[in-house]
Amino acid sequence: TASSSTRRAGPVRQARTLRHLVAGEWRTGQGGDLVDLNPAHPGETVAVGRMATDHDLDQAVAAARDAFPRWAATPPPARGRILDRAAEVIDAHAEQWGEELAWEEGKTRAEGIGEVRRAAEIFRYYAGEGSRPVGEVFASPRPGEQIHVIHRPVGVVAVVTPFNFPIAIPAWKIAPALAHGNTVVWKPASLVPLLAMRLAEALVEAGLPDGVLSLLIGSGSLGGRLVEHPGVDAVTFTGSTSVGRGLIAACGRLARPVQTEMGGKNAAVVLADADLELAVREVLAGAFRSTGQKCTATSRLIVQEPVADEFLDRLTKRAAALRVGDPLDETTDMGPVVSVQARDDIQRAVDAAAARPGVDFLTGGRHYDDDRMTGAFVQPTVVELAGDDPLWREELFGPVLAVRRTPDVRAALALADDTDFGLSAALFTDDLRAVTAATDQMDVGVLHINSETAGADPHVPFGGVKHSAYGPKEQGRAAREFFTRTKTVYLRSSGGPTP
Ligand code: UN1
Repeated sequence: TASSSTRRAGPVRQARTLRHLVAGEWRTGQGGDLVDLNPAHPGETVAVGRMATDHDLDQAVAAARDAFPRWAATPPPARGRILDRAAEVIDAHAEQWGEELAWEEGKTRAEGIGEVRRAAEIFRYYAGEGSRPVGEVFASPRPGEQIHVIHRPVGVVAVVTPFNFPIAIPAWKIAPALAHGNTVVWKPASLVPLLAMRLAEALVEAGLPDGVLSLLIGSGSLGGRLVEHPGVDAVTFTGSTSVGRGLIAACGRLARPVQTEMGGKNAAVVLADADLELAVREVLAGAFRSTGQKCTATSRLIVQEPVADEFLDRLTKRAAALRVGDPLDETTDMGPVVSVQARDDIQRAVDAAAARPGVDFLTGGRHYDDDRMTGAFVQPTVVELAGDDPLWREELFGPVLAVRRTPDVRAALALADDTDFGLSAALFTDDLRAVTAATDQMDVGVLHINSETAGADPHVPFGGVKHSAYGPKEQGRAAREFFTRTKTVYLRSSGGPTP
């Protein structure tokens, strides 16, 4: 059975004080109280403060508007040097901030440190953007003319980010926004304000001019007001599909460019010829790392009939053996979900499923009855379904893997695509026909052959299709599409003699 406990690892920490960054000034909020709790020990406060007000929002947007012309005119390599310094500051704090991340969000210390290092890597990639090509030249049908397509910044970008990657997701929106010459007003999830402060601190320390980035900590309604603020030119969001669709509608009314990264119900497909050991390892990682709280997490598993019993037996044993406990304890494999409310939401869906026919829990699915019961812990859960079920359809955003069996490859791929979402998928096989069918047909933005559904490299396009995303893709060169506008310049000399 899942072992380990929530015994306190290390000294009890001092709660931090939350501050906003507006126009280059750190200020305490004047809005409602905000208490940031440790999900492993919800009696313990990680940080306290007050939310930002509409006045802070107006000032942040005004500062971003003021700062925009100078930042846009700053040569891209000079902008890149600031991003590079930010990467250094982030890297230098990887241990400390990674631990704070684990403390605040619930992923393990190792996952937290890994995420902070990843944020540094993202900043380093976009630092280099300053010395990459900035446009294209087309041939003209007319003599003596060139046609240049140049990329110009969009203006003030509203950045709204989720709790599950408190520093990496903000990094892969804020770094390209800044690299391409935009200014930013950022509203992170109110569940993870501490790591948001850390990222803003890194950018201030790196020498980012005042007003180029503002940080406002507050509730979802503040995020909504930011998105619709008249001084904002574009909106980038990662979070739930329901909130994302609301933002898309609001931006549509305003004719405002919007990019959203939303939910997933990502399938791993294990075919009969697969390397089962490899597939078990990757499916476990995809389903349970970061406690399943990734939009790219593996939440559905499709196993081809001949290997189903053996595969599920191995997978279930390994899932049940995961040590679930305090994320700051070095021996912990999986921490809590982000909050007691998130735990209750997941548990409610699991409990409701348990009452339905054709739902068979292979492991997990129960409430903890030991000292983990007061924390936001959810058991690593593998649940086999005889047919369709809400557990097959709805994103739970936790460590719950729904399983179905299929007879053949075609049925397996069809079942993987039978979802409203389309972020990522994984296929485990060495059969080239199956691989080709998947690359040609599967309706996803990211496809992994013989690796887990999660993961994203900073220089490679990332994003989904269907209800998983809207607008241009993120990361790498792809980010330029959203964070710049092209201007087509017809360039001809007046035709006089060469001086
Ligand atoms: C990853 O798979 O490592 O919210 C990154 C999310 C995604 C990022 C996934 N936007 O989980």
